[in-house]
Formats: sequence, C-alpha cells, structure tokens
Amino acid sequence: MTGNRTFTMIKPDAVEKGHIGAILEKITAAGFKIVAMKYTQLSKRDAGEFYAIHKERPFFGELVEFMTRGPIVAAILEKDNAVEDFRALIGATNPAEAAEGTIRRLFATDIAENAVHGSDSDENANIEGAFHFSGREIF
Ligand code: FUP
Repeated sequence: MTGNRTFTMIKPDAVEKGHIGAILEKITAAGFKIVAMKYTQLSKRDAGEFYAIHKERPFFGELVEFMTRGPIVAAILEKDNAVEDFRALIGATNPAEAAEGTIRRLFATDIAENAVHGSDSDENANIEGAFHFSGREIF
C-alpha cells in the first residue's frame, strides 16, 4: 500500500442499525475508491490483536466485546491524503464532539460504539490493511 490508502471498519453498531449502505455512500461521495472490502466478524483474538495498543486501557475489555458482537465491514480506501481526509470525514472519536455532517456525528451512538474506524497514520493503515486482506484481495 502507498501513502494514499487508509483502512476502515464499519463497526457492529452501525451494521446492526442498517447503516452500511449510507456509510459507504458517504465514503464514495467524498472521493474514496474502495480497493478492498469484506463482510466479516472478528474473533476475540483478532480484536485483541487489532487493538493491542489499547490493551492497558480501562475500556479494552468492552472494546473487544463490542467489536466481536456482530459482523463488520472492513475496507481499504484510496484517495490523495487518505488517512487525514478520512479522519476528517468520520469526525472525532466521541460522536458528541464530532463535527456536523461527519459519519460519527450522523451514525455513531457514543465514544465506545462509534460506527467506524479510520487508521491514524500511513504506517497503521498498512498494518491494519494487511491484517485483514491478502495481496490478491486488494485491487
Ligand atoms: P479513533 O482513532 O478515533 O478510533 O480512537 P482511539 O484510537 O482513541 O480509540 C479506538 C477505539 O477505542 C474507539 F474507536 C472506541 C474505543 N474507545 C472507547 O471505547 N473509550 C474511550 O474512552 C476511547 C476509545
């Protein structure tokens, strides 16, 4: 992957509420091209590994429970300045603080169940994309 790619998940809360289509529409309307995508469910081990950076945080157990309770959509997205532009599109981690019109403001419940993930750096976009997709699943 290059610096023009980011990784996202539509999280279980947004999937449960039927927001997959609306969120993908916002993403593509903002100019992101989907270069990899799958509908899947994380195991406890997957979620623990994906969020290993947070394992000492008090919310880690709840985060793993939440992220494994139902299916997610995982995708790699391509656009100039993908990481930064996608973080702007999704808004702040806490939807109560997210700007008007952002995906989290529109679709998230609270700071824990915040509808979508977006990589926070090019390095993490590469790691997270490779966690979910093999080379031949990326187009
Ligand atoms: P973000 O990069 O915006 O996804 O936010 P963080 O990396 O800080 O947090 C990762 C995930 O941990 C969030 F999406 C939700 C969860 N979290 C909580 O459940 N409680 C918190 O106080 C902070 C984060």
